[in-house]
Parts: sequence; structure tokens; C-alpha cells
Amino acid sequence: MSETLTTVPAVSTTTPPAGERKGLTKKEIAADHPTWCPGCGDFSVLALYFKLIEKRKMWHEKITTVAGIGCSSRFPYFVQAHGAHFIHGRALPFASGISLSRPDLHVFVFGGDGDAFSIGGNHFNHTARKNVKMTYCVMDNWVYGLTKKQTSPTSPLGFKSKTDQWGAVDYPINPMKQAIAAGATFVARTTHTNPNHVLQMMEAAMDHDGFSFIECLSECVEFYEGAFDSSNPRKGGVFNEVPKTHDVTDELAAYKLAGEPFPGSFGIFYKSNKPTKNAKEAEINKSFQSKVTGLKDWQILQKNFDRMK
Ligand SMILES: Cc1ncc(C[n+]2csc(CCOP(=O)(O)OP(=O)(O)O)c2C)c(N)n1
Ligand code: SF4
Ligand SMILES: [Mg+2]
Repeated sequence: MSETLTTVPAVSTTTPPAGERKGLTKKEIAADHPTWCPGCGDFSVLALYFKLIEKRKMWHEKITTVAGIGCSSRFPYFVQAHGAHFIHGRALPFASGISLSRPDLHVFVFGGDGDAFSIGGNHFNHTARKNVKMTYCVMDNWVYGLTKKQTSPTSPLGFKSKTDQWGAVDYPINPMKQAIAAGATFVARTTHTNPNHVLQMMEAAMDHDGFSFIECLSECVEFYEGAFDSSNPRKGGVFNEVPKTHDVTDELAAYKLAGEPFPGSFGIFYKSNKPTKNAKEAEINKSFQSKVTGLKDWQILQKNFDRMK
């Protein structure tokens, strides 16, 4: 395959010329009233997604919001635009199909820690390594919220839940380390208690040409209250941004940051520019389409079957 890959049409997120369509307002993009518990961190993530859409002047037909199953995964219900509340753990393959077939859309995927790293763990690794263009925001609350308090892959040791009455004994995964090791080309960390920072990370993730992953701490006030207090200055904690000297292209340095004890650092840990699966497939399509110019669909299919004989 050639090194210079076909450029996939850029997502149209710029301001339209005067007199043309305006971007959506929060009112136009908000659907049903969210059914989350009062105080749930997920409200903040949704509000910032609306803000992102408003700020970047995106239109309904240019965005799609996908999720798996969980409290956090109810997200697409609350967005008045195209999207899907899909199968538990299977949001990423579904989103990959959209991303690869519709390069004009920006695909946003939201979900929880259980959805992403437990049942959907394999899909997370493979979507990251394939570098499929999309933004994946995991609203990490360290627990299964929807099903009322089971241990999740990010629950810390000793966490008492319905599945670990005496405290969790399994070592938790580190989402940041996992994303970097899997090959994600944009890896960032934020928390629902810092709205400006969430928006900043969402914007940077959206602008990244590749698989962009955000771990967003999002407190479950019902089943893990206070989990992230030590990262919240309003609760006596500390919010440390990634040091200005950090080189985001340095994978080892990113891995080191990811290993800091909680609350660790917030910001972009890792970013690299690698051709996306989207661009590679577009290149293949372009080169093969030239070989079938003028043929009808059935003739192309017939050629394929003949070749398989
Ligand atoms: C195949 C399948 N297995 C299990 C479930 C039950 N289930 C629904 S949501 C969920 C976990 C949700 O946890 P998380 O992804 O962390 O989301 P949260 O509710 O915490 O936002 C589970 C186990 C399901 N819906 N489908
Ligand atoms: S159970 Fe937890 S995660 Fe689910 S809506 Fe309530 S506070 Fe949010
Ligand atoms: Mg969860």
C-alpha cells in the first residue's frame, strides 16, 4: 500500500458563511429529560457534549452518538440527533461501521467502565489498534451503576459491592495504560467536576484524526459516593493538570503518567499521528473502484465469484 493515503473528507464543523445555516443550540440538541439520579456525574458530561455541539456549530446530520448499555450508555436517548443505544459492550464495532461507511460524520461513543472494559474489553483493544476514527468517552464511575452496585473492572481493591461483599480482591485495570498499550492514538483523562477541562478534552479528541479515547471520571452518587473526592478541590482534593513539559508523543512518558497514584494527572497523556483504518480503506476502495468503472453491481459481484472458483 502506498504511504500517501487518500484524505478522507474532513468533518464539516466550521462556521457556515453568513446567511447560511446556523449551528444547533442546546435547546435544539437536548431530547428527553435525563433519567439519571440527581447529582450523577453523567449530567455534566451530557451538558458539555451539548456545549461542544453548540460551540463547534455542528448540525444534526453531521454527528452520531452511540452507546452500549449502562446508566452512562443511556446518553443517546438524551441527544436529539442520530444515534444508537446498542448492545452491552458492542458500541465500538457498531460505531466502527458508521465511521468507516460515513467519513463525513463525527462519531461519538459514550459508555461506562463495565461496558468498555468488561464485556466490551476486546472491542476496546481492537478498535484502538485499528485506529478507527471516532471519539470514545468512557464515563468511569468505578462501579456497575445501572445494575445497582457490582464490582467493575475499575473498582479499586477492597470496594464492597453486591459481587464482593467482603471487598474487591481483583486488581483493577488502568484505563489509561490499557488505551496506550492497545494503540489508541489520542489518550486523555478528565473529570466531570471540571467542566472547562471536559470541554477542552472533548474538543481536542474530536479534532484528532484517529481513535480518540477520554477517560472521564463521573461519580455515581448512588452506589459509589465520594469515589473521586480526592481529585476535586471543592471536596478538599487536588486537580493536577498534565505538566506543561510532558511530551504527548512520548509513549513511555505517557505510560509513566498513567501509573501515578490516584488522583494522578488530568489532560492529554498521549497523541500520535498514524494513518487511520478509514484512510487505508478509502485507499483500497479508490484503487479497486478504478478497476470496475462502468460495471453494474451484479457484474462486480459476478467477477468476485468467478475469482473465488
Ligand atoms: C449481555 C449483557 N450482560 C449483562 C447485562 C447487564 N448489565 C447492564 S448494564 C451493566 C453494567 C453497567 O456498568 P457500566 O458500564 O460501568 O455503566 P454505568 O451503569 O456504571 O454507567 C450490566 C452488567 C446486559 N444488559 N447485557
Ligand atoms: S445509579 Fe449511579 S451512575 Fe446510575 S444514574 Fe444513578 S448516580 Fe448515575
Ligand atoms: Mg460504571
